[in-house]
Amino acid sequence: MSEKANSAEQTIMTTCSSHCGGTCILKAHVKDGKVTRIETDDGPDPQFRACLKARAYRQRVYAPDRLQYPLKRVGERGKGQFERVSWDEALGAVAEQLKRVRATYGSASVLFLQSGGDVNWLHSYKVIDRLLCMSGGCTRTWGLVSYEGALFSSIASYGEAAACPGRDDLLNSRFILLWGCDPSSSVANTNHIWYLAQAREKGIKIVAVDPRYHDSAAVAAEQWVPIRPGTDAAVLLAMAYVIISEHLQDKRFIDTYTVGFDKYADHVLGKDDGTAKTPAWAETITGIPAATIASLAREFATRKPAALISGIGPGRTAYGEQYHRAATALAAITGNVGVHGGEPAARSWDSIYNGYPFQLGRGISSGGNPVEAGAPPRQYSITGGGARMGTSGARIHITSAPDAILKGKAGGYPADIKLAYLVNINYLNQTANLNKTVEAFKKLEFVVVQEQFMTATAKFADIVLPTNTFFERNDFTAGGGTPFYGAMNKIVPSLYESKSHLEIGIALAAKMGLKDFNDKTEEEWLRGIAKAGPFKDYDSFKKEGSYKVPLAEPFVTFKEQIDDPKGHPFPTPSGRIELFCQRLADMHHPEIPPVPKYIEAWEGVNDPLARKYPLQLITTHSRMRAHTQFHNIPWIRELAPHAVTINARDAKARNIKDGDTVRVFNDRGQMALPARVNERIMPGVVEVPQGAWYDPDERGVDKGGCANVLTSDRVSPGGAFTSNTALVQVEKV
Ligand SMILES: Nc1nc2c(c(=O)[nH]1)N[C@H]1C(S)=C(S)[C@@H](COP(=O)(O)OP(=O)(O)OC[C@H]3O[C@@H](n4cnc5c(=O)[nH]c(N)nc54)[C@H](O)[C@@H]3O)O[C@H]1N2
Ligand SMILES: Nc1nc2c(c(=O)[nH]1)N[C@H]1C(S)=C(S)[C@@H](COP(=O)(O)OP(=O)(O)OC[C@H]3O[C@@H](n4cnc5c(=O)[nH]c(N)nc54)[C@H](O)[C@@H]3O)O[C@H]1N2
Ligand SMILES: [Mo]
Repeated sequence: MSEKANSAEQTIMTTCSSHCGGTCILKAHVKDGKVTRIETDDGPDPQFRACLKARAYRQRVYAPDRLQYPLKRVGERGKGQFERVSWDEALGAVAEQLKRVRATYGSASVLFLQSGGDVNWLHSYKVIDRLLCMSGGCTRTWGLVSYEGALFSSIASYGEAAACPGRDDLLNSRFILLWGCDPSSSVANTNHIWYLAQAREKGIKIVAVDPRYHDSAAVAAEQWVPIRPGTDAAVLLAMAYVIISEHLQDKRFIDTYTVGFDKYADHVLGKDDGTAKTPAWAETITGIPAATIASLAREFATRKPAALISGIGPGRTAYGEQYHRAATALAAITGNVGVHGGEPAARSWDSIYNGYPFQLGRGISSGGNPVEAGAPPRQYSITGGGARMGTSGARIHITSAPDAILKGKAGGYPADIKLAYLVNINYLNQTANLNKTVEAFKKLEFVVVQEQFMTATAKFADIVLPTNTFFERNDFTAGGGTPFYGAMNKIVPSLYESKSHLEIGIALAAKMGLKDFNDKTEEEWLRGIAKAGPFKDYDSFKKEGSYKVPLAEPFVTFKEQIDDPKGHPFPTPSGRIELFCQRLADMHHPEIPPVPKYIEAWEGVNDPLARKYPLQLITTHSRMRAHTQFHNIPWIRELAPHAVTINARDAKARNIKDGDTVRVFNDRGQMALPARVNERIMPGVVEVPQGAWYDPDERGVDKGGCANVLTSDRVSPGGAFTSNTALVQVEKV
């Protein structure tokens, strides 16, 4: 490059694919090979405008604490003492340990832990998944921490895991229930909050049902209905009680598209168990006045079409599956599935492209895991369209991995784990019952972590492999509240000695002598993935950086099934929406009932433990972070301190004032952090947003405020992660 060209500022388009799932358009200004400024979409509506995190991405790329070189542990595991080594030495050690552990204990003793990192196609965990599968196999996990309860329920009800409609369709609703969902903070679908704000302007009534009066409610809702965490199924059943007893259900819809209404109604009316699920019954459980429940039910059933947006936060509770099943049943009996302005109420998050008729190339695949080959299916598993996590009995639930490491086969787990390979995951920080995870990781013989930063998890590694950021590689992403494809263009060369996930996979495969691991360049992979995409051609897509799919009308999930039930049955065994699910009945598990039921959670208000720990903890997703990512970015940290939110009444009883440092604790752990005292959370509930970085002092008090020092690793029967089910106490320090 000439000197002149060198100093000229260039702009390069890319798409943020951060782990919020947002996918927003970025315009990076580059000068002398460095990012100088980041702007966002200023094109036609719908704009995919970036949030504070993506706009601060420059500070993430150039963060002083970015990992620069491969590292090898020198001190005790977990103490965070490392020395710089070459890539050759680091990969040599990984190859050697994989070989040794497999030869000594078998391939099942290799545990692979992965998560999102970025929501993209190529530079993901799949590279190492393939490598481990091709070189003998590994033990993988099941259980999506995000929404396993919703997956389970959606497959039972609809036979399909992905059921989220386009968010522009909310403008066709007449009534919107924003249930445990705060898209102004937890993004998932860009523009979700924008469409809600427009709906409000249009006069569509929006009601938020949530323990918190969150920002989305403040912006868009007419009414806030506070609810005790973990009790949602009760109020949804009570709404069904009002609807059925007042004959407000959609009989034609029920007769044409559903099975099992009678058994469901028998439970709702109490004919099967002697307890009518009346609003008065639900009031004592949920804390919502019976009259409010009754009027919500009437409005929902009569102001059609109505959208019940079922957030996945209430599903991350004990028996979260029942909440999701109860929500889908309510949508179905009111005829709000598969119609404009309705909502299947299966879950608030999945990317619309899942339901879109473009079959994109899948990118790198494992080719099959020898450790899972021939293993019987997992007990209580249910399969169906788009279910992404395997149902092999050789897998371990993601929350149970520490217990499995500690107890092994003797404890009933499928393997004795000796080595863990972690990619795109901050497992220690992000999985329940952190202190137990710490004990488990100390027991492992070898730990490999691919990371950008020295996270709580990386501190427990024997070898750390530095990965680059999406500003330093090319990729492909999709998502949004309306269909959208994003080209992720490389903005700057890889910093320091960091490598992309594909480069690491290729180098490690060579070290291990693995043939046929990969035969494509980054560009060949991406062209293959994008081939079936709707854009004119790959090169112009790359140049423009994104493609917003033009829509004749908003995308409605299950429209085909409703418009043409004979030609397009639901992909369930009955071909209909299953209010009563025979597959669940066949499991013969009292806590996996065939019709949705309210099952009282452990660590709820009636648990004897509540005498010692009287407050229910919820651990939300913060707009300041994508999980743990961006917590170390100064521009973002300046905005507001990480804090525990507590109701003014609970604070007063404890002599706590806004800003005071408090201790939040239970038998699993403790943290010290500032209190935020207000009326925006209901009494009896406290909120610690998840994702803050674990930082224990010498007494084990977490000064970082990582929610998972308090959460429980008990898994819900259908697999739901239970991070919103935990009792705690709060006291002034
Ligand atoms: N900015 C940002 N956005 C994100 C993420 C992020 O880390 N940061 N993470 C992304 C990911 S991976 C996911 S899975 C999604 C998560 O998305 P969500 O699960 O929707 O997000 P949460 O904030 O955990 O929970 C949503 C709401 O549920 C409420 N809630 C909690 N427990 C209950 C309950 O028992 N009943 C009821 N009715 N409400 C309850 C909370 O108060 C909160 O307002 O967000 C995605 N988007
Ligand atoms: N208490 C509680 N715990 C929760 C939740 C909750 O609601 N409450 N939510 C759960 C949910 S829904 C989820 S999805 C999980 C998320 O849990 P994680 O996926 O573990 O959280 P992240 O912070 O996204 O961690 C990804 C890590 O990958 C690293 N990384 C390595 N390579 C790359 C790369 O190439 N790109 C990027 N971007 N990162 C890379 C990042 O630096 C980061 O440390 O947390 C779960 N934990
Ligand atoms: Mo998630």
